[in-house]
Amino acid sequence: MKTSFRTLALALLALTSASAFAHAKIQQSTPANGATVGTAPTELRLQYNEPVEAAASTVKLIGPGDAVIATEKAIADKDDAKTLVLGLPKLGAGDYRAEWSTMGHDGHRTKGEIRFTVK
Ligand SMILES: [Cu+2]
Repeated sequence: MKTSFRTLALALLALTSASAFAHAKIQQSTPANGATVGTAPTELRLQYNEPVEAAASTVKLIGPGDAVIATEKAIADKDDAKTLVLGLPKLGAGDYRAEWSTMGHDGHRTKGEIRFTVK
C-alpha cells in the first residue's frame, strides 16, 4: 500500500512538472482566426510560443461544403522555428477552417482550429 501510494505520488509529480512546461500554444495566425479577407491567402501561418516539430505536425484545411482541400505538408518557417507554414492552393470565396495538430519542442501535442473567410 505504501509502495503504491509512493508510485502514485511520483506519477502525479511527473504529470505536474510536465504540465509546468508550456506546450506549443498558438499565439497568432495569418489569416487571423475569424478573419474575413478580401484576397485569398497563398499561405496559412500558425505562430506558436515555442519551436514546433513540423515533421510531426499536421494541418488539414477544410473548405466550403466541408471539402478537404489538398495542400502540401505544413513546414516550419525557415526563419522562425515557432511558425508553421501551410502553402495554399488558389482558394475561392467561402468559409475555411484549418484543423491543426502540432507537436511542440517538448514532445507534447496540442490541437486547435483557425477559421477564416475569403470574400
Ligand atoms: Cu508540453
